[in-house]
Amino acid sequence: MKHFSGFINILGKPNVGKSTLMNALIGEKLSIITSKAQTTRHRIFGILNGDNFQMVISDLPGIIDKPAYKMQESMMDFVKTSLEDADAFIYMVEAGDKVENQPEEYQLIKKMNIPVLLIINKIDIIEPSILEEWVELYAQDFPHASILPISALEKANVNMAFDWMMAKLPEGEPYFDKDQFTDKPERFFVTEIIREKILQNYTKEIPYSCEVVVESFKEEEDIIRIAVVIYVERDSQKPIVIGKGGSMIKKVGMEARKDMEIFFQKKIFLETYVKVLPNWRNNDRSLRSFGYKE
Ligand SMILES: Nc1nc2c(ncn2[C@@H]2O[C@H](COP(=O)(O)OP(=O)(O)OP(=O)(O)O)[C@@H](O)[C@H]2O)c(=O)[nH]1
Ligand SMILES: [Mg+2]
Repeated sequence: MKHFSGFINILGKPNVGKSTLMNALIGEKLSIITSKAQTTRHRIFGILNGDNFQMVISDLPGIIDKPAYKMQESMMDFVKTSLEDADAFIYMVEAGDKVENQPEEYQLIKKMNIPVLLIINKIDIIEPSILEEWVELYAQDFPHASILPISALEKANVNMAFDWMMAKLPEGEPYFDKDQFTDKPERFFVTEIIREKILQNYTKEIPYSCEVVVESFKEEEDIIRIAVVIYVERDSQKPIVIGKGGSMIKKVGMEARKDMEIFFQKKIFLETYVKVLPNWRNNDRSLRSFGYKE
């Protein structure tokens, strides 16, 4: 039996719905999703396995033109790497997102000799006549891409995206064990779930100034005991994250625990601490220890 395997990398600007598509394809909540831009900070593999195939889908940080601090530079390094190892690309735009507002990477993949599926997402919130116009605009601008309008949220046409991806897998051996569905360890998902709740519960710069680290993860027969530290960048941010009488951190912890119980299919005991690590987003050593750099 022939075996097919390959890397399919999902690129696009922040907030267009890349992680929503990844999760819809994998059928699990692997990547966190929020209405805020720059939710995803890492390259996350979602791996789909079949008897004769392994599809390694990369969810990536949304592309920004001008990184403002070192963490964003590292996020864009993940994007750069993904330009080098793709067997096929998905380039995602939202309906209404202009051709001329696409970043440099859009122009780069146009010139590469690698198949591209250009997805126009969020068709559930756009008029059919306007959608036709957008399909036409992108078809003219990117003639060798296949163009597919979808709603990742409502899973409309996601199966068509999957069929396209399957057809692009080259023949080859699997890259990962066949029972693996991601490259990231369990602890990574703990930090991501908490980050999602932070993004949802705080405003302005707070979510972007937070990093989550798992201090301990002890799995017992019927419970997992987890302790995490939320690092903020400045002293003034700590009381905001904690909230009056601990109210905010309690809410974040409760919401995160519920999601973790679904993810791990086990009871979770979660302890959360808040600490200050000045200016960590611009500090190479902190970024390395948080896994943003080699
Ligand atoms: N209406 C609608 N909303 C969508 C659709 N797909 C995603 N969204 C919403 O768009 C927002 C961003 O979705 P994400 O999947 O986090 O987007 P992303 O491209 O991964 O964003 P970054 O990680 O920040 O780059 C969320 O509020 C989603 O619920 C869709 O098909 N229709
Ligand atoms: Mg994302």
